[in-house]
Amino acid sequence: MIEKTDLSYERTVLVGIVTKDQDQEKLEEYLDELEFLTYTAGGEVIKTFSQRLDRPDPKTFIGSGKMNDVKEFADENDIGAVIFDDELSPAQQKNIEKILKCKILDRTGLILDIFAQRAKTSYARTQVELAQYEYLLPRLAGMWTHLERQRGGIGMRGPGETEIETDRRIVRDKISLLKKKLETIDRQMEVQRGNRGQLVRVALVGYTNVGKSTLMNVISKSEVFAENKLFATLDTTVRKVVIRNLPFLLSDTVGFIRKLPTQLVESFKSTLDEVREADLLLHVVDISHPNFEDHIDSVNQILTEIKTLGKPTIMVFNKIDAHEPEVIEEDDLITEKTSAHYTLKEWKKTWMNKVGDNAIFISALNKENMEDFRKKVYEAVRQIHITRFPYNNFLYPEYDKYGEQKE
Ligand SMILES: Nc1nc2c(ncn2[C@@H]2O[C@H](COP(=O)(O)OP(=O)(O)OP(=O)(O)O)[C@@H](O)[C@H]2O)c(=O)[nH]1
Ligand SMILES: [Mg+2]
Repeated sequence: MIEKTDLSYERTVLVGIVTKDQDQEKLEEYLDELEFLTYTAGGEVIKTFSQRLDRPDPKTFIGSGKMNDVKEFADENDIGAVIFDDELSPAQQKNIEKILKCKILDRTGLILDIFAQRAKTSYARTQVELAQYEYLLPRLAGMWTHLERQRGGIGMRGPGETEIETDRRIVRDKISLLKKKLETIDRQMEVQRGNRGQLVRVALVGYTNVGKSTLMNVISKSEVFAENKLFATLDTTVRKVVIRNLPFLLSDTVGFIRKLPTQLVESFKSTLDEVREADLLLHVVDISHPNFEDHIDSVNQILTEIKTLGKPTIMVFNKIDAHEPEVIEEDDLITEKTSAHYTLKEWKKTWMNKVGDNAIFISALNKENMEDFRKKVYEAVRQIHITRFPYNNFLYPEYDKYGEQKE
């Protein structure tokens, strides 16, 4: 099922709405992120459309006037795909496709497409494939009625319906097959995790593109793929790391994003088990991103979904080198100071102060403040270690600078 749809240079248009719960500013943030997602998938955003609505139109998501504008623009500008920021119902997707006559994607569809492009191992591919089929299932009916129209005239309950049923059955069979396959792999992974012994387990978690893999590479000297696109990492890497005399396991896994499709959360169960079973979480945050507070909320929300909130956690504020607060000129008496103007020092006095000892500010890229980071992780891991193994004897001996074993 996985298709590496090559959206290379595909010209796209983005559509979003302003509602009671989502003001213009929020929408712009969301559309910026959607543009980054589109770019990651291989598309180029030519224009974005937005509309103020009390609630989305149940049939076509946006109003008919706005839809005409989109259509006109798409026709005149050789647009290959129109991408909506919110999840479209199968019916909406079908209706819009009929009007615009080009590829229609929603945020979920786009994220699934990126995951499909990026899944490398057979395990990741199976997980993504399952999510894709689950996304497809309710949308099948729409696809067939769509074809029905093209064929012209055949009644809605005619042979088309049987074909939908056959198709649904094929997809359902495929889904249960994939689920079985994943169960087998899950069991193998569980055994593997069990074999790792009693070492304390630490997991890097965080929004996508915050620098988890970069940090993993710095502290474990491994070579995990990192790049400035979303979802560079889909598989989990586990490395044994030793800080001073203390060995522990560190895992790097898939990044989160707001509105992460539920199908993906479910099918990535085993990947996320690594997080669920960890003793300590390192929640990495890109402090140079204007919406990093929202990112923290989204991550916490997903952690709640996978029943992992409340674990011992260190907040790792990364990319301090790139943090550039907006500046208010001295003679500017109008601009109000907002969090966008906070310096790092000011940020530390906000809610971050409450996180207190459990926060650390670093640059993984420039290896800034890594000593403090190591120290903090060491202390947290040691704490867990001591509680768990009061009579422990598998700490590595500590050596002093002369190579003598310390007492
Ligand atoms: N300026 C700056 N950039 C960084 C820092 N750490 C990582 N980056 C960059 O941020 C981008 C994303 O880094 P990754 O390590 O791939 O991020 P990730 O969290 O693993 O991302 P996903 O696997 O996609 O979820 C890369 O271009 C890194 O070079 C940092 O401390 N400062
Ligand atoms: Mg990564």
